[in-house]
Amino acid sequence: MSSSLGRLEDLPPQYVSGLRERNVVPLWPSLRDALPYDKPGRKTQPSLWRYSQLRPELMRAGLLAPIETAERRVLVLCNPGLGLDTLRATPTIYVGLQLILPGEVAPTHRHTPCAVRFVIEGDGGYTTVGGEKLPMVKGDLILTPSWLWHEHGHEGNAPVVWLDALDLPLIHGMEASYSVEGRAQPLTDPLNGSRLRYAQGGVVPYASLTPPRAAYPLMRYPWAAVKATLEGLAGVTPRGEPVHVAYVNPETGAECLPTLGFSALRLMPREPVVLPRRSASAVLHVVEGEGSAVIDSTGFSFSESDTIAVPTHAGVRLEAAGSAPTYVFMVDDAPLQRKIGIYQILEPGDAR
Ligand code: 1HN
Repeated sequence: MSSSLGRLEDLPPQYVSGLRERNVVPLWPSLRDALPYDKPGRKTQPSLWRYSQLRPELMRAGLLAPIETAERRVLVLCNPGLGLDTLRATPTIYVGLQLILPGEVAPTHRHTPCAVRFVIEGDGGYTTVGGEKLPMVKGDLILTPSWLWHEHGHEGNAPVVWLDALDLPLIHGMEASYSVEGRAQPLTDPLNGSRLRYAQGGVVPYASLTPPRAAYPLMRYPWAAVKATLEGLAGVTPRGEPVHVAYVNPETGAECLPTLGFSALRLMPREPVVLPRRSASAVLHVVEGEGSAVIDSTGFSFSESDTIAVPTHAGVRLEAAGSAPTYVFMVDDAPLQRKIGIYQILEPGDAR
């Protein structure tokens, strides 16, 4: 086993510069950086974005940036360890806070990255995805799979805000990220049609048993249904085990998008949850309640609508404060890691 690798400074400078002139470098001085022993090198920092601090800035963006010139009015949550200009909360996950004001329309487009919306506040917002108009209610998860047309609108009378999550860093890193503009979509499905088809787990439209199956049969996962499922699961989960549900494709049981996974946790005061350390990076978003988080050795207290970045291989300890349950929504890149065969559940975290 080679433990001390040769350094760049150990080589004759003219040798190195001669190689560089031919666009070539020696591997061994940077081998350990590229492939560290035992644990990946991580620049991502455990980070918290407080909604109470960002909401006024988002409302200010509403005054500063008309929708016509912004297309999407978003403040991007950038991980300081990854640099503020690369639009990354984790190496693979983009998240931003998007504001739409009454009467506005964010125009139709489609793109190679896939996206979801997780609704934070306001009534009357909607997203139309692939010809289906989807109402946006606080806590709802709405899918925008890659290459499906989508636009947003607002028929209510107070600001509507949601969290966008995209696999943009991944697709951009592949130099495969681009979009095309479209026209206002004709509605080809009834309002909320996919939810009406898949309202009940385990019961599906009979015709869906005959191929070809729709790749994305369900576009909107209402929070009320997810919360009710968490309440039921809490009643049958042994104490000390996480009360944790996954959002899946109702036809196949697989993750609902190819690269990013979505799940929700129910936390109780005085019952800390330690999640196993995993190879996936993640973003946590507080749906209801408040509490504290320890990510590796960094501690945060969090409130409703706050958002937290979790690096790969990090220990995660979560605990609700107050007397009511706290609910946390999670985005991670586990689906992609599973597909390429690198997903690992490591030892339980040692966060305290
Ligand atoms: C996008 O298409 C939306 O459709 C929001 O609302 C944020 C960030 C980067 C690239 C595309 C949207 C986005 C985005």
